[in-house]
Amino acid sequence: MEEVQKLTREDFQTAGPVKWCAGCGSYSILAAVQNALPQIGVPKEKIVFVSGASGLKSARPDLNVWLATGDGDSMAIGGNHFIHLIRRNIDINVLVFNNKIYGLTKGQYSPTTPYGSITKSSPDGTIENPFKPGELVIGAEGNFFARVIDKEPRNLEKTFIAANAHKGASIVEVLQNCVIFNDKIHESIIGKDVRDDNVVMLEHGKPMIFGKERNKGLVLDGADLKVVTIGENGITEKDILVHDMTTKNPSIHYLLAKMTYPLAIGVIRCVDDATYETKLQEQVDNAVATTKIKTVDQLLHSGQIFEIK
Ligand SMILES: Cc1ncc(C[n+]2csc(CCOP(=O)(O)OP(=O)(O)O)c2C)c(N)n1
Ligand SMILES: [Mg+2]
Repeated sequence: MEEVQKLTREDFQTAGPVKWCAGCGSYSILAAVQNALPQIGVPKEKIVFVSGASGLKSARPDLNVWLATGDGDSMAIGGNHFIHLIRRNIDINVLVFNNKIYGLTKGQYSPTTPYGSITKSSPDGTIENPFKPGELVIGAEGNFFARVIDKEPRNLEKTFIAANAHKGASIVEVLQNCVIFNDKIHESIIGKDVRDDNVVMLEHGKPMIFGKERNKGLVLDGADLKVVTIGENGITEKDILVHDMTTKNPSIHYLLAKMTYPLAIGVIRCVDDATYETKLQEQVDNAVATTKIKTVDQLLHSGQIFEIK
């Protein structure tokens, strides 16, 4: 019998030093990944972190594939790859570190930078409407989308495990601070003093209630979401919309991904569907079973061939 390895976070730490700027949100994301991986029950040699992942997962569906990317990489530089990995529903876990800036290249605006921001490449302020990763994911027919905060390690860990458990493309947007080139970019929403009033923590099957006093909630108002106060105008907890991350219809998930007040944190959408690599494997198995060509030699001597003398 194969012995099951008991892994710990040390198994996922590298021997070399990890060098980011002091205070970078990446440290906490990395720690949450190192805590989450021993819990998913996958042997170490089957886990891969890679930047371009579709080919790897298609060729080796047995591997557990993770992709770490930035807002610039996923929404602009590699935007094409990002939307098609989602549309194809390849079983990969994608962590989008959204610091709303091109950090590595020192501070140019990215597709998620807020309108009007002054950056190295927009000295008079950006004149572009930013993308929200969640809108793009749902627009590309995505089946799993979650949003988390770099400073909330337990929630990061839990969400990484949920993303891994979902079969298909799982996209996790991590709101990440870039201490050097975009410091405190998320602070006005998720800063310690304002967070509870600005953030709704989504839980499947639970009413979407938020606020320091836990007296605010979301209701459907026509085709939009509206914030109401429990205890005012006859509103009770029973009137508050219950979060259903599994409903196939993406309308409410889209509204949640788009909403800025309150900002939705947690798993917004988690819907099962067939994955690309499963369908690909079925085609390959079927082709292998039905083809008359069994060897490379037979292939080379099949169809229209001619000999050069
Ligand atoms: C095709 C391509 N274009 C440009 C670059 C240069 N480049 C490297 S990192 C980077 C910015 C990436 O920003 P983001 O994905 O938001 O990551 P961050 O550095 O903010 O974590 C750019 C433009 C590149 N590596 N490849
Ligand atoms: Mg970035």
